[in-house]
Amino acid sequence: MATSTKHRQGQEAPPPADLLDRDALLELHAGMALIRGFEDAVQRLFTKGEVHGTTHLYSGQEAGATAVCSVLQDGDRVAGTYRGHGHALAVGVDPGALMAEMLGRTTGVCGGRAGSMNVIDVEHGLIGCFGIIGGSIAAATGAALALRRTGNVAVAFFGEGTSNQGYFHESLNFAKVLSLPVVFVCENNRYAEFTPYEEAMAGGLADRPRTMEIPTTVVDGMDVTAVHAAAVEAVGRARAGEGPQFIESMTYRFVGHSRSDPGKYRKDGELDEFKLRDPLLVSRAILAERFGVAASDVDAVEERVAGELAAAIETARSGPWPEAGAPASEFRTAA
Ligand SMILES: Cc1ncc(C[n+]2csc(CCOP(=O)(O)OP(=O)(O)O)c2C)c(N)n1
Repeated sequence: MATSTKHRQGQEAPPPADLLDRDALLELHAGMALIRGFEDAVQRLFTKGEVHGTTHLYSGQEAGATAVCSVLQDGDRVAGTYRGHGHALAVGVDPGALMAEMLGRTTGVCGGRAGSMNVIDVEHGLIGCFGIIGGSIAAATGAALALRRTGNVAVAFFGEGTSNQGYFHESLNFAKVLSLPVVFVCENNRYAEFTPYEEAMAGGLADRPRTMEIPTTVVDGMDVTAVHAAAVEAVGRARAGEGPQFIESMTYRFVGHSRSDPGKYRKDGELDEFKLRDPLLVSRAILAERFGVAASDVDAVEERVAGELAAAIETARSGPWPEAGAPASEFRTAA
């Protein structure tokens, strides 16, 4: 893998294999397949003019949200980003309601008013997906303030470019000083829009939380088992009252920053090399090597997920449009 020195230095040892059994890993694989299928469908429908505004897809980064959210419990809170379809699906937002949201229908999870970037579903612990970078960090830190001594945790997802933003430094400091139960998950996909992060960042990213004495793990974000192991540790410590935790998940987005970005800033061959480490291929390989799962069994899981998603999308496409001027009374923002 032709990664930069800075990126390579981030990788740490693979996790112990025994944290996940065969069925649990198949479940994570299904979760990632759902996100990939959803993002492919959003791309297709955007091209056909059915999804309005813009979209920021999560393809390539599926292991992050899937693994982290798999260790969460009822009452935990999650804040995602404008690249948030994966965060939403991973906390359990209904795929049909999420797609209806993309399509602006009243059956959408926010009544068709939030669109791609700003989904909220408090029922599933999703306190927001934020278009303002760093918004997720501040929101999760605030949620963690309310969750002190409850045994629940808040999780913030954000990109590496966001660690240059004021919210990042202020919120991490605040969370550490008050020992808040929050897990900061930085999804380092190497680019902040079109800028390689090494060119815009002073020092190492993981050094920033470490300087504040926040326990920090750097993990291979293309390997769902590695992210899962890191999440078990970090969420467990935050839940046990040990204060904020930080995970830097080294990942890669397979698509442009948003719909209008052809990704010309990538080095020749870089995308193809990362696609060899597609999280779905990595988990397939682990399923075969560790648990002897036949490729046909993994195919069957992917086909089941694709079939359920296709049905959900067709239902979403036939949902009603909001009436002009109607109040947004269907928003699920109540706690
Ligand atoms: C406060 C603020 N400043 C600038 C922007 C414009 N903006 C949108 S995405 C982005 C880059 C974020 O990169 P990163 O945090 O690495 O996340 P990624 O998009 O790679 O997931 C910027 C600067 C914004 N949305 N909010």
